[in-house]
Amino acid sequence: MANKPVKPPVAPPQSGSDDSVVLERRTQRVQPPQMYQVVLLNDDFTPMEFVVQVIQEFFSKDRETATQIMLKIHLEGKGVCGIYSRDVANTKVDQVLQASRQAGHPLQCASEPIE
Ligand code: TYC
Repeated sequence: MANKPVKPPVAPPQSGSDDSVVLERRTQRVQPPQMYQVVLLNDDFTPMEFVVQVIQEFFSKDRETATQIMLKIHLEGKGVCGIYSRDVANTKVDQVLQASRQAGHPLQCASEPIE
């Protein structure tokens, strides 16, 4: 969604020595919310197929994209699965960790602020 300028109320009139009036109007812009990338970390034990399924299920990727992300993690140690607002990112982390522990795998997942 685009950032709409918010106009603050106009300052009360200031009387100068010549009775002139100064009206001040400054445009305020709200900052976009901090976003978070959810990353998976490599380990030596979690099966590749499980990681692909996790990326498909919790990050809504198709099988080919999920496989590419998994291989990147496997080769480079870490990979970004998605970018979200803070609460959604934390929920993704919780969901991945719960599913992994339930399946008996040590897969690690974390949320990191970006920019
Ligand atoms: N390295 C794991 C293996 O060889 C696969 C793996 C990939 C594990 C990505 C975790 O986030 C991960 N079975």
